[in-house]
Amino acid sequence: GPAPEADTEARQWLARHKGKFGHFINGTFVESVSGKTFDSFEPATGALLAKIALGGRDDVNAAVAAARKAQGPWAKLPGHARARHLYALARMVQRHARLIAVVEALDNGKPVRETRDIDIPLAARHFYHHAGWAQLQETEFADQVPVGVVGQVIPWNFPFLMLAWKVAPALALGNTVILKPAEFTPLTALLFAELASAAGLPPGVLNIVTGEGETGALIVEHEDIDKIAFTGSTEVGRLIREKTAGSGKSLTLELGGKSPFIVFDDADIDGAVEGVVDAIWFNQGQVCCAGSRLLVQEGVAPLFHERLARRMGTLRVGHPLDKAIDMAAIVAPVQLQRIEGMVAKGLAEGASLHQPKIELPKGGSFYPPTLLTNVQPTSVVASEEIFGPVAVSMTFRTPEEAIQLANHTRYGLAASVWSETIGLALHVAAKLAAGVVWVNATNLFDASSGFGGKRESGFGREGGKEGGYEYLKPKAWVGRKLRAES
Ligand code: TXE
Repeated sequence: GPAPEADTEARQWLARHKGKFGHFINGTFVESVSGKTFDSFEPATGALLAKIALGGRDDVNAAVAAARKAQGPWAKLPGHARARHLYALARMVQRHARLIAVVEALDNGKPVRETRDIDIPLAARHFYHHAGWAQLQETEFADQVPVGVVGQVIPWNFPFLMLAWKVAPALALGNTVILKPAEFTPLTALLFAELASAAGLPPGVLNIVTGEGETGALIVEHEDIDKIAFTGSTEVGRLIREKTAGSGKSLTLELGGKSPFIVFDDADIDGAVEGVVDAIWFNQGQVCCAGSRLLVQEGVAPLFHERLARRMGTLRVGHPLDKAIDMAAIVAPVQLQRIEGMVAKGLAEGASLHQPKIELPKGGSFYPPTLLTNVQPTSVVASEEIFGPVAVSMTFRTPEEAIQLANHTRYGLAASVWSETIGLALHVAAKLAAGVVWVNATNLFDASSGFGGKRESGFGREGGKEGGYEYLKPKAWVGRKLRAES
């Protein structure tokens, strides 16, 4: 069962806030001007977790004003001084990793083992990495100035990690931020605000405004914001692109995907099966770059599907705080219904369903690991993002056919190729339309490697030096006898 001692610190933190949270604006927690709130639930039990301030126009205005006031002084700090702030944030994340991991698991429903071992360490790594760029700003980013005040709207699938991906590079390079976490998962952003404040981050540099889609729209449309960075659905991404067109705002979008996972006859089959576990059942499949489209070469398909089905039967679905489980809850009932609807559509389209006979916990939003075979490449389940623990599988004969099928999508976020013939794997990898291609691997991330998509998966990169450029603008200094002040 769930580890009770891990629970305590998180419950105490919630109790300290009396289960009610305001926005974090100009260094303090404040209620909404309207007094309105919304509820955040625990996906694993359906229980109310906290009441959260619902941000309206006045709250967004206050946050933007605070960010604008703080931006000049923050940008004037030498890079090494900003780096010290980022290092302090990174250490704060590490020191409170356990608390953050448990709050995240409660709020999102994901296994605490994953938040503890993956999300939180990677988040800390992003702060360390971008601290390094701040340190080198004057030499590495000469003739570049900060974009200014940045609005960041993030999703619920990796709430803390997405915060780190967005906040770390923005602050490192002299911008100030208004961040809106997703309505399903606002808690770790508020916890981070508290930790950042304790770490001495100046007021106004980071502001958190909580709310739903309308709050996000207020940020997107605010006149005094210089850039929007968004991660979320392709539909909302498109809307944001329309809304910001002609506004002069910079924009980066990280949107959906339907990433191919290609298995050749000569692949290490057991390795590839474990790859699928990671590709589509990690985080209940709620991963933008999930390897959700299995493309399996005909010769090996029967054996591969049999081994995969057997491996599915060993996966354990349970409470997020139970460290012995592989999968936990889906973020919200509405997402669970979306997954159920998509699978029903797949079956109506003629797909075959494979689900292990396992008992799901009662009360919360749970869905078993699922495989659909006999899927047609043109069907809805083969083209649209399911964003749940559902792999769809198709077969191919030749490498050319694999490439054609893989690229037959409006998305272009990630791809994974499995073959023991490295020449073949690299030949195919080069032809795949994707922002990242993994060979005999999947879901590998690092702060030093820029992540982002092509086509309808969006544009812009997060991580690496290229991620830094997304928060800077080039500025040429041209003149006669132009000399640096001494
Ligand atoms: O996403 P939304 P939802 C996909 C996935 C999922 C589907 C729906 O397929 O099933 O999207 O999820 C804010 N202006 N992904 O509805 O609405 C919202 O409050 C400004 C893939 O939860 O895009 C939240 O903070 N902001 C994805 C954020 O946008 C708006 C991750 C994302 O929510 C807004 C999440 C508006 N008009 C979902 N409307 C990925 N690429 O990882 C909403 N928001």
